[in-house]
Amino acid sequence: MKTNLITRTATLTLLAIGGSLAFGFPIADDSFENLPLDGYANVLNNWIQGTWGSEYSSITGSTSSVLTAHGTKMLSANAGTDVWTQTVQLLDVSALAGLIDSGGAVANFRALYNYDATAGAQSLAGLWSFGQNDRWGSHTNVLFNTAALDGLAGTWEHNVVSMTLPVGTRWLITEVGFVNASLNGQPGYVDAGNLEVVPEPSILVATGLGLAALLRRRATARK
Ligand SMILES: [Ca+2]
Ligand SMILES: [Ca+2]
Repeated sequence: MKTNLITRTATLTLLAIGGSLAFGFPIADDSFENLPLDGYANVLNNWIQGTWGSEYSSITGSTSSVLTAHGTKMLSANAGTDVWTQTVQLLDVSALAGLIDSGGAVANFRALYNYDATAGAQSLAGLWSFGQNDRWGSHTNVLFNTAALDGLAGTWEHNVVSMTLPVGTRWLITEVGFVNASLNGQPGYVDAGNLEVVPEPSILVATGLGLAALLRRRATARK
């Protein structure tokens, strides 16, 4: 009985810690409602915050078949002539330096994707990390995840990319897009992006085990 109570207390404490350390860090405009769209190269080369940098895309309202997932606007990504159609946002994450420099911070970036045609279009979610003085062309890490879409206009589908952030990370670029060839000339849609920076699960587990041991010691001492 006592063990169950200890375990339960430790679990609740762990959940509380997980909640307080879950640095939700929504991107400045996660839903394409407010920020302007500028050129991809301009945003990256001039390191501009507060603006979407886009190659072949526009911001649109609901279409006759695809309704926005969140708010009244979404990204409509058109197929370009190269490999990807990419839209990026630059984010200053220096406020999370303490967590990041502990070596146990994970960034999770996710967005919703849709495509109103045949199944098989490939969505893209990307994350780039940079140190304080790094700029475009000198990233410290980059990861992409692609996911095949169902071709049904009525369903929005997740794509998520997760990265353990290198110590010293101060900037992140989040990226959404599609594989151009997979769009067959039709637009792909993106909405409701979200970035969070959280402690690595293994660190939370270790913290929880430590708490459980501490509570057990206290319970034993009280006997
Ligand atoms: Ca929206
Ligand atoms: Ca769909």
